[in-house]
Amino acid sequence: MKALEGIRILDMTHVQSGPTCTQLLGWFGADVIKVERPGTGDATRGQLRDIPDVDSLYFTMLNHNKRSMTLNTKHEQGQDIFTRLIKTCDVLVENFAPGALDRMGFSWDRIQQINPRIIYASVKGFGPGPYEDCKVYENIAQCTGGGASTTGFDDGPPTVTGAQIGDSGTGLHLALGIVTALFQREKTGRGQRVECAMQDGVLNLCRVKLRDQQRLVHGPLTEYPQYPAGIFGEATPRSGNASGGGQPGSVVKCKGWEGDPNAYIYVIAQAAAFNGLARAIGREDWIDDPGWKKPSDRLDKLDEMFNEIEKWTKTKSKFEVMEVLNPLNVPCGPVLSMKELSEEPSLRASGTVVEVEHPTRGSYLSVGCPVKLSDSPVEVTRSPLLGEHTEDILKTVLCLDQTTIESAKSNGAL
Ligand code: CAO
Repeated sequence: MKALEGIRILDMTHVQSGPTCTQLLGWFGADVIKVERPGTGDATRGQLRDIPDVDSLYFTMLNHNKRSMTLNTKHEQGQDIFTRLIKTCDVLVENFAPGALDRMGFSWDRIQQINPRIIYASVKGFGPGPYEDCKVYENIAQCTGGGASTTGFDDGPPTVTGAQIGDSGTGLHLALGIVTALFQREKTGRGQRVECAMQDGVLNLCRVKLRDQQRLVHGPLTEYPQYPAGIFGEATPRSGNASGGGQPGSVVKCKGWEGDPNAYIYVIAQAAAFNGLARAIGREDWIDDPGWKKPSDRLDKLDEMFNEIEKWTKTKSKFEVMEVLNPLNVPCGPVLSMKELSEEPSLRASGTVVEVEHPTRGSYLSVGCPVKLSDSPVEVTRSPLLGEHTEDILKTVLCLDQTTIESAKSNGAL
């Protein structure tokens, strides 16, 4: 049995934020019915294509474990079918532009009337406020949620990250909201509205930067690279690769860095492991030196400290550095490229990186479920072709007869 077996999701999501959420629910065992616009479907099917006329990796990697049906929800007969789907589903998830579902004629009030037990979950760019009507994509959310202003280097522009904290991050938040609402429904019998704004999701993930904003009022941020010179403005600055926690850390070069952009390792000079680190890099003299002994003694010398560490790491590959520092309990991690991650045997073995067969693209790599449940194993299945399950869903879920299905097809509702 899967954790969410018996839960049916009416998946009106597209692009990345919503599909991430419903894919997770599918991995946990929910029956996810992806409703797509006839003809084109989710726009990502055709975006960033690597093979002509084949669903893109953008789509296939975000829509595992779902069924697809086409439905024109603006068409009269399409609306009738949509109403029946609302009646039979436990959760409706959407991430259309603000107001799109209302414009189709399905407000929260109407949805509740149709099915009071349904959970109606949405992603929007912003919550209520001056920007609530705006359309938003990933990098906009990274900018408006505090990610960009705090990422990058002090002398460079605000920078967005490769991690899709706006889209996939908000999808994760939404999935938690949905299962929480399902849990509450067990007791109350009522559905509810679940809303996640991408700005809020990003800000939640930037929590420590709002922490630093408040610390700034009481003095300089001593772990930031700006500290020794003491130049801070009014807002949390960009801290480059400095550690966000209470322990100093930095990215340092390893052997081969001249030719390999990822020959780097992140090293944290944690207080508890400092003596071992000092010995490993040949700077035993730091251990008893009053200028280096205590963490507070080192705060104005972090640049010098990481330069010394780097002199040593440059003589070793990032994996050799791991081999020496890990037994010493020095927290460290190699900068891994996407190529290295895709080839890493332990990630294949754990199901975090999976190879999936697809009827038109052949086999491709995907990221499997990153959350492992001991009693609800995940089998990653391929994304559906556009409308692959339309008839099947209409017959088995809505019990429509063939004549009705044919008429819906011929008049453009499907
Ligand atoms: N049948 C009929 N019409 C459909 C349909 C269907 N099955 N599915 C979608 N449509 C219609 C919508 O109703 C909408 O019509 P109206 O403009 O008349 O209301 C239209 O298709 C376009 O939908 P959209 O405005 O959501 O799509 P877009 O490409 O213009 O905008 C996006 C995309 C992502 C910017 C916008 O949906 C958005 O801001 N979503 C919320 C935030 C979000 O999730 N962003 C993350 C995206 S991933 O980076």
